[in-house]
Formats: sequence, C-alpha cells, structure tokens
Amino acid sequence: MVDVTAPHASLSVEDLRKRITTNLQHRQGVGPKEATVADVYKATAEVIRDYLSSSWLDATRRMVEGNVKAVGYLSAEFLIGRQLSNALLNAGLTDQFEGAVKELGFEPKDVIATEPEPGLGNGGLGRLAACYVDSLASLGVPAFGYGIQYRYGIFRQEFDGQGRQVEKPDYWLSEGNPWGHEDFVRSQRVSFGGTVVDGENGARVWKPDWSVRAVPVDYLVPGYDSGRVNTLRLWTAKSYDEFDLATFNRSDYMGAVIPQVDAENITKVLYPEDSTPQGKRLRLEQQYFFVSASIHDAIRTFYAGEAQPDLTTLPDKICFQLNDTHPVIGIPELMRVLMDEYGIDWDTAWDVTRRTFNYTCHTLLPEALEVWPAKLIGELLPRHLEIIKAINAQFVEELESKGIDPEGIDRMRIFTDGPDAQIRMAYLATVGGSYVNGVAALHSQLLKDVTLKDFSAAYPDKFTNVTNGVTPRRFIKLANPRLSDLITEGLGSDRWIHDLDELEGLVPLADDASFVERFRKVKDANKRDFAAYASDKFGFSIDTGTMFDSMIKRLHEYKRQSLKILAVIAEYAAIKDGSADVDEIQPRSVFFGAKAAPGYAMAKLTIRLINNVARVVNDDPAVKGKLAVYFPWNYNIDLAEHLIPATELDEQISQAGKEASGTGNMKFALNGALTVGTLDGANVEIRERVGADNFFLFGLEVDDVEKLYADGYDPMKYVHADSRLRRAIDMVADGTFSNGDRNAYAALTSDWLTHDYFMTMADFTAYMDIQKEIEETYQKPDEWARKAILNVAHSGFFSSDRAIEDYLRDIWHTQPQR
Ligand code: 4GP
Repeated sequence: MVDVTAPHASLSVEDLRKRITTNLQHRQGVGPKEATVADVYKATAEVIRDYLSSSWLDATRRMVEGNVKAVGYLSAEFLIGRQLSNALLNAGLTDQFEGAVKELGFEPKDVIATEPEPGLGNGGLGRLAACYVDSLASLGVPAFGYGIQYRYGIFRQEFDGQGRQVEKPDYWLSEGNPWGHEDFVRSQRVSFGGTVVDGENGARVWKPDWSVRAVPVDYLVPGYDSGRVNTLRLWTAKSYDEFDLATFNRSDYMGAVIPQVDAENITKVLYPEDSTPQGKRLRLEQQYFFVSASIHDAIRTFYAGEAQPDLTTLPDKICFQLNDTHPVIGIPELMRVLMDEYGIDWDTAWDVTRRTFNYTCHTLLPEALEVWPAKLIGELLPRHLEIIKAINAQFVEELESKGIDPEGIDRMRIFTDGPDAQIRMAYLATVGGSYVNGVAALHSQLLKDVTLKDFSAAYPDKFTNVTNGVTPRRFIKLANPRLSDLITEGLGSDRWIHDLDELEGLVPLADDASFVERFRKVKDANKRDFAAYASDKFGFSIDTGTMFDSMIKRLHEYKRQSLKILAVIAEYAAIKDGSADVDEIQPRSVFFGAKAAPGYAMAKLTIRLINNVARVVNDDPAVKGKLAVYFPWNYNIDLAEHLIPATELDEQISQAGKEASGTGNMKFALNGALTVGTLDGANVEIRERVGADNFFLFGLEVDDVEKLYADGYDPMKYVHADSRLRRAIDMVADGTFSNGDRNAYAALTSDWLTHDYFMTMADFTAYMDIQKEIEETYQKPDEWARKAILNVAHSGFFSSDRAIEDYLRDIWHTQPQR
C-alpha cells in the first residue's frame, strides 16, 4: 500500500465559512442572509474547486516534469455521481463543511442534495471508470480520465400511466456547472470527411471537409487523503462557424445556425439511438471526436513548447487504456498523428502505438463488440480507413508467418473484405495494443476460450485479467456512514478506507453477539432511511419490517429481470390461492431499478410488466404485508447510494457466461447484503471469498448452458415441468397485469415459450427452490447477520484500489508518483 499524506493546507471551519461568504457575495451576487440553499451549494462547490486547484496544478506540473508514466483512461462514459460530498471527503473537509454551512444557517445534507447528478454513463463500465479515476488519484498515480461531457447525458427515465418507460432529456447543466471548467484556450480541432491525396515523398495527405472545436471541460479528481488531484477532461463540441450572418440576413434564421447545431449534436447525448444510418454515424463521430482531442491533448501536455518533439518517447510518458471498444479508433488516429503530423515512419509509429494502448473488454455478448461498416469509416475518416487496411494487411502477413491456416486468418481479419466490408473494433484493439484484459476471472477465461479464442491462441501473452473493483470511499464511507463507523470501531482504526483488505479483521466479530446486534441495528436504521427517502422522492410507503430484496442494474435480457418478476408473480399467485404457507412466507419488499436502451423493445416491455405487476400486487389486499414491489424510476448513483446500504438480499441472477463481472454485486457484499446468484462474472470470486455458505447459489453453470445450446434448448420442457412457472406465464398472458389486454406482453410470453435464449425457463425452478433456503436463513436474524458480516469482512479484495494496483503491475507498468 502506498504511504499517503495530505499536503493540501488545511482549512478551519471559520476559513471555509469566510470563503463561502466571499464567494456568495462576489460570484453568486447574494449576501449570506439572502442566499438560498442552491446559492450555498454553488458557492461551496466553487470554493472547494478553488481550494483543490493548487494541488491540481502542482500534480500536473510534477507529472509533466517527472518521469513516472501517466495513465490516460479513455472512456465514452464516466458515471461520476454527485461531486460535492466526495470532494469534501477526499480532501478531508467534511467536518469543516458541516460546521461552516450550519453557521450560515443551512443543513449540510440539504446543500449536498441540491447538486444535480451528472448522467454521463449508462452502466457498469461507466461507473467503473469513475471508481478507477478515484483510485488512481487516491493511490497517487498521475492520470487523466478522458471522455465526453454530454449536454443531456443518458436520458432521464419516467414511467407513463401504463408503466411504460418514457425517455426525457436530462437538463443536468441547466443551473450551471461549478465543477467543470471550460478551458477554451486548450481546445483542439477535430476534422472529418474529405479525401486523401498523395503528398511529397510518398506521404499521404488528408484533406478533411469539416472540423469541430473540441473544448475541454476539466473536473478535478482529488484522491482520498493522498494530496494528489488528477484531471478528468471531458470534451464538448463547438462549431467554428457558429452563426451564418449572411443566411440570417436572408431571414433564414434556422439555416443560420445549422453548422452550430451540427457540431454541438456530437456531444448532446450518450449513445444516440443507432438503428438509423445517421445515428450510427453520430456515434462514430463522437468516438473519434473525443479520442482525437485526447491524443492531441496528451501530446500538448507532455511536449509543451517543444518545436520538434520526439514522439517515439510517448509510451514512456503515457499509456492509454481503451475502456471497451468505443475509443478504439484511437489506434489508427495515433498512427496517423505520428506519421502524417510528425513524419514518423510506419514501423516506428506502429511500435509506439502498440506500446501506448491496452484494451479492456467488458462484455461477452458478441453483438456488443462494435463493428463499423468500412464505408462509413471511409466517408468520415478516409485516412483512418487506409491505415486500418494497412494494419490488417500487415497483421495477415504476421499470421501467415506464424503458420495460421487461411480459415483461421479469415476469422481474425480486422477488415473483412467484400462489398459490405466491416471493421471489427475489438480485433483492432487486440492487435493494436499490448494487453487485453477481461474484468473478472471467469470473463477473462471466456474471452480466451470463446470470444477472442483465435487471438489468445496466437498471442497468449497479451491476455490477462483484472477483476473489477469499487471505491470504498463513495460506496461505503459516504453511502453507509453507520456501517463505516461500526467497521472503524470494530477494527479500531479507519485504515480500511485506504486498504480494504483490513476488513478481514472483522471476521472474529461475526461471532461477537454485541457486534452482530449493532450490525443488525445499522441495517435496520438504513432500511428506515431508505423508506423515508423513497417516500419523499417516489411516494412509496414501504414496510421496513419486510426483507429488502433488490435488483438494480441496466435492463437486459441476459441479466434476467424476467426471472425475478416471474418468481414474484408465482409468489403472488401462491399467497393468493393459499398454496403458500402463510406462516412460513417471509414478507418481502422487492425493488427494481433499471433503465432500458431506448431502442430495445424487449427490455422496455419488461419494464412495463414490472410496473404493472407492482401496481396489481401493491393494490391487492390479499397480499398486503407479505409482498410488495417497487420500481423507483430513473435509477442512478444517488438511488444506488441509498438502496444498497438498506438491502438485505441482492439479486445477481444473469445467465451463466453472460455477465462480464458485475460491480453492483461487490457494492452489495461490502454493504452487508447476501447475494442470490448464478456462477457468473465476479459472483464466482465473491462466493469463493465470502464462502459458499454465505452465498445463495443456484442455476445452470457455463458448461450446462453450452451443453443445452448444443443439444437444442427447448424452454417448453421446463414450463411443463413446473406448474408455478406455467401459472405465472399464464397470468402475464391473460391480462392480469394489463387490465385484461391479452396482447400487451405477447412478445415476452412468446419469447419465453419458444426461444428464451437466456434460459430463464430452465433456471426458474432452481431459483424458486433457493428461496426457501433464503427465507429460512432470514428468519434466523443473527445467523443472517453473521453471514452478512462475513460478506463484508471477506470482500476487501473488491476495492478499486486493488484493481488499479493490478493494472499498474500487470498492464500499465507504472506507479504512484511520490
Ligand atoms: C459492463 C458489464 O456488463 C458488467 O458485467 C461489468 O461489471 C461492467 O461492464 C464493468 O466492467 N458492461 C457495460 C457495457 O457496461 O456497456 O458493455
């Protein structure tokens, strides 16, 4: 572990109050007496940012002058969550803040809750990126996060009167943005389109058609108690020709702003719907936009003022981590920059590029590995297409020299020939970088055995694993202050916040009656807090005497929210018709949180079903006090921070072999929930660590799934075998959850009965059966708490600090800067 000290000059309550007051007067234009909570929030945020900025400048300077290689984490998503409380914690200013705002007459929690949450990510890989920038700064590693500042982020989710998801723009920037500083001076030009012509001495010259201005918005990333403040640089697109006066003067007012709208569209939303050619094109524009700007920014940073920089030293200055395939166009871009802008020859450029990039894959679904039509790349980035073709040709030669047969070579081509030629970005990333890693042991193994099998056979040394991790700062210390205090008390110190392995010290306390009792009290209090929050925010009225059972994650068929909702329906039916033993049933509150991609019809239909099951179940007096279902809308980090500490049972029930890792599973275990799960993703490692007795395992394993596919999977076999399942599906089909409309869920029921690719039917019985064990255990509260404590104690491995140390050692080959 790194020795960390906090070199920021400390601030007293009085200092901070004065700074906030001054900011209120000078920047917000109000006196402390007239200030609203929003003014105080904004003033505090600006003061904290200013306070951190000297450490930030210092860290940047030391990075440029020193000789520790930096990390550039390239990611289309950074799901950072609210900034204020995290910045205060990491800078050691929480107490001073509380004192100062109280003196000003405000409640600290109200000030913190005023901050809008930036929705700059969709799911796991975006939140992971945010955990990693926190850990990089906390460990003292020089690093940049590079991404996009989306004006409207991921959409804001609402539900209509029928329970359907409605996507609304998220105006998170409408009150300004005290954390992000737009640095117009350090903008970059990013160009698109046009043609490539021959230049002098065999050079190729790209003559682009149009350009946009990439303006960096800088967020400061303070490490926890490390004194280091790194940069998260998110790019926003602006037009060079904002306004066409001549057009305007012809009274064509809309026409006058078309270039501006075109340019700004690039950074308006995360993952624009891409079922149309325009949508696809916009996504590629986004990817190239942020990657090109970031590469040029890194060169500017490390070679500032050098007339003839020697870019062959780039891999000693910075390594770029490609967070999934979205930034992979960076590989041909760096090649282009090195050759066309700096005159470096192909072989040298290739060597530099390969040593600069590494690639993390976050999926096992083949359809999630991006493939771009060569035609589209040719239109938008003609020079890059040439370079990709040349990389492919060189790669094919390399494979031939390794003696790989022609079919093998065909399977591995980066560029597939023919009229519909495609570029396979995961392959490009694998070939164009040093290392490829999966995000959990099982996932990395499956990448080698299945998804990238040919590549791992040809380049075994490239493949490695880094099991994901989560930051204990945000997800324990901030989200669960009661548990944090109890852990600190139990361990006798708060070193665990730096070194999560220290949690092992809690093991003996799992058998200490008074600790167990206090642990239970923490969970009960967290449940009451969540109920109050959910009542306030969503109007729910939750019975805190029930078991809190949560499934929060993106909505996807492989994650199998369907399995959970079918089990809920089966339970509902059993309570109603008296087949469930009322004395034995464990009353539950089931929580769902999930957004569905706007173009993903099955996922959206599942949302509608869950909402309508919730409506019917919660309105039915026959099950009152026994079963309730809640689906708070707009699942985001704030909701996770409230629900995870209150949850007792965590659902990780994906089909085995489909979830790359999961990080929610880690957050839940660290917050003292027990998991019901399949042997999938990081569940495998969680179970190994917390102990098989403290994890509710069920369902098919990867080999079973493969065998079933091979033998011809027939979902009807399972439907016939379990009357509970038949009944639940019948209820979905017969209009029970659609006011009698028998067609409402036809797409879902017909898929379950005929296709069911993710084998929900095959796992239903095992899932229902494990519930009995879960309920029996839950009815022995001390036993449940003991298991939950052991989950906390053995989950220290799942800290993002550990994950970053793995990356430093195995992939980036760099270290903290003292
Ligand atoms: C997610 C994976 O689905 C999840 O298992 C993993 O924990 C997470 O990445 C971080 O590695 N993938 C995505 C995505 O978010 O968009 O593919």
